[in-house]
Amino acid sequence: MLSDRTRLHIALQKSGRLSDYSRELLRDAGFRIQSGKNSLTARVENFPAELMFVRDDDIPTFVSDGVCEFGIVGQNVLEEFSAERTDLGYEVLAELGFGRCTLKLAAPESMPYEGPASLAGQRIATSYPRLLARFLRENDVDATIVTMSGAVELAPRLQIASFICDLVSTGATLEANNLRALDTVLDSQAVLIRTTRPMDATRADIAAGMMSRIEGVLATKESKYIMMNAPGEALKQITDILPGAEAPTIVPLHGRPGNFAVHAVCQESVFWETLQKLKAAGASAILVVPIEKMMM
Ligand code: PRT
Ligand code: ZN
Repeated sequence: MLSDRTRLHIALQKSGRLSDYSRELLRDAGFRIQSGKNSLTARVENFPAELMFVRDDDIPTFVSDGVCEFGIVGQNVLEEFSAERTDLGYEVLAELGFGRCTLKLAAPESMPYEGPASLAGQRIATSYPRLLARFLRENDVDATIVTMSGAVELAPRLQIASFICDLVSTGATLEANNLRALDTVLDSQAVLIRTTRPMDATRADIAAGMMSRIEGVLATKESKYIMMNAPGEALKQITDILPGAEAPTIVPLHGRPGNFAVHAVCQESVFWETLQKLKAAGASAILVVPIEKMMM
């Protein structure tokens, strides 16, 4: 029995846009999560890990301080946290493909804008003051940053600022407030991060096990298992056509001398075009199936 001290701690957003996807990713990786949505922590039943449900803004701190070994957070929050730090205390292990959004400058339709230089001397409201400051610095523009913790899209109407810098996904919020999107400050999605604080050997082992399961889930999002029959002389050409497949398995077909079954995991999407090429090369009975789990 492992003691509590050898459990991994994984920081997830408690409730918000990333919560469901984060849990789903862990579930797909085979972790059985105990307890309901309202607790602050939950044990993983079948793996030595404990989930900590926190506000997304706290996740970078938890991971970089080593309170949690892992965390799932948006790049926007992560980069705002690290924008003026030298010792980050975390590393990004994987982009997760959900929680996509863009940190954008925006302004009322009537506001003239011809690129970042138009921001000179203006007031810009944002919840991301460090990322905005970095953008202004990179563009060599002086402007006043007004930090707001929410409802940034109201700033122009309230005459708090003439520009805003806020997250956009569908653009509906900007449209509803008669604002038009201008330049992009940051493209963002959720990422998996790991602390760079040292872990003891037992925990490091558990962490490696967890990573290989998660990498497996991420890999299967795109991967397919492909099977076909082919004559020996077509094998070279067929293996060259298979997209992103390393070392396919080739086995002789019983009762059909000179013919083989070819099985391979393709790391890239398999399109009809690929199947047609395989057929033209001599393959028959081609089957493409989704992969549910994979461990590298
Ligand atoms: O309580 P807690 O602090 O944990 O949550 P939160 O309210 O700070 O964050 P939450 O749940 O809103 O978002 C969590 C993360 O989801 C963000 O940090 C981003 O990484 C990501 N994300 C993806 C978004 C959006 N899309 C998004 N559209 N976060 C916020 N928005 C907001 C945006 O601020 C604006 O108000 O949605 C509005 C714009 O959306 P559209 O679709 O109208 O363009
Ligand atoms: Zn937040």
